[in-house]
Amino acid sequence: MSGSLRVPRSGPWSAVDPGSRYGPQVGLVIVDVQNDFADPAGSLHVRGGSEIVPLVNAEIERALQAGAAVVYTQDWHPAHTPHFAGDGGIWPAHCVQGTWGAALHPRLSVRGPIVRKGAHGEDGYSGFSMRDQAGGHPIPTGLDTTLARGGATRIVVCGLATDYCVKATALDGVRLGYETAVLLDAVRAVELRPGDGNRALDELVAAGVVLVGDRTRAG
Ligand code: VGL
Ligand code: ZN
Repeated sequence: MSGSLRVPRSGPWSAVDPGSRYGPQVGLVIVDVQNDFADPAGSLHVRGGSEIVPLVNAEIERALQAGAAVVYTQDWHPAHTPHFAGDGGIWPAHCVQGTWGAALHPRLSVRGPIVRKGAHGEDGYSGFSMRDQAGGHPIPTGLDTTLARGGATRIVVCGLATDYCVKATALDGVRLGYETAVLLDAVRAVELRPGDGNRALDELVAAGVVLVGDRTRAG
């Protein structure tokens, strides 16, 4: 028998080239660009967090022009959750539902659906899934169905923070079968421990994520 058994694909993805990065098969995922992370007055400020906003907005424009879907995630915690230090977790209270800190950054251009995570006290970092409070079972957030419904087979991830929600979202993207790229100019790390950002980038490369751009400020 001649010919390939492979289902025809649209050819290799050159995510590195901004001119060919987006198309109808691509979803741009903007992770947690919220005041508590991006604003210096936020309770879990990520250094350089607000610097990424103009770059993210430019990507959103580029994505929409090329027919790609744009989806936002939002950390959306109740006042008490095992995610917070006061309730057994490791983080100061942040992104509490309905507060200023949980709001998306005021200069972020919001042009697509928002997927919230942690709303019922679930723990975890991925935009795709949360861990329930009891057994640690993964619960899907709706991001996968939102992207798949739009026809995305590839995702471009940016936002906050490199070493937590960006990393977990990109790794889940690979696990779910998306070709996945991360935009290094448009991510920043929390760095609870120095070096966490760079280690996160190494994990992403090992998992097959395409890193686009310069690592210096991303990690
Ligand atoms: C995040 C820590 C706690 C993030 C969320 O968006 O990266 N980090 N909750
Ligand atoms: Zn959180």
